[in-house]
Amino acid sequence: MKKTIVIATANKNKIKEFKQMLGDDFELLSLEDINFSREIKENGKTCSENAKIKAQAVYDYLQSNMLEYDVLADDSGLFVHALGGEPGIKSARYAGNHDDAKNRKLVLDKLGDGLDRNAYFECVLCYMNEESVRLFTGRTFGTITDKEYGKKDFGYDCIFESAELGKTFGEASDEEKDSVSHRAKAVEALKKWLTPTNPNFSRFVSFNK
Ligand code: ITT
Repeated sequence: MKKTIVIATANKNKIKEFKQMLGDDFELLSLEDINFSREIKENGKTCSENAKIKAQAVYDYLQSNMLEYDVLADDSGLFVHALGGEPGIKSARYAGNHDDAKNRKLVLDKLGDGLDRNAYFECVLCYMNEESVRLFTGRTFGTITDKEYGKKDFGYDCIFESAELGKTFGEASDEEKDSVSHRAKAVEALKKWLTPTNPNFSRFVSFNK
């Protein structure tokens, strides 16, 4: 039987990517599936702090409803060197609350025709169950383009040119993005930790009966 994990995110694009990366090996539940509709206050100073805040809020909710699922939360963002690391942990709300078009425009406007266009995406995953709380981090490097290229459906994808792919995440296929992305790298580390060859496996991971 597959292990069940609640994906603690309200972001549909993150859910889609987690399904692509974890869907074959695990039973994934969304916040909708567990009727969790509260807004979580993300008042941490880092992606790690915010990932833990999200995981804890959902874990506490599960506990109070007598549900014994493991939880996976994601906090991520775009860090632009010439902007002192902005938008960073404010990525979802840089110019407008989850208004991706406005957020991208602000990054492009602030950078102008600046020469230093280096940036990276960071993803911190927090995996929480009754025995453990673990963080897994992934980063992917690239540059900010002069304008939008490709699909505009997820955050900053169409203004981030991946150094590894030589094109923006907006122009890349799902498979291409998943082969190099910050989220995929963090998921890879999580998957390694979840494998039965990990000496801590039986201590930390409890399978559903
Ligand atoms: P949850 O808190 O419910 O998970 P959120 O979208 O608010 O959803 P974050 O606080 O982690 O999540 O904000 C991350 C933002 O960073 C996200 O809204 C995008 O704007 C951007 N981002 C993160 N990963 C991205 C990716 O793979 N491609 C494009 N943009 C991304």
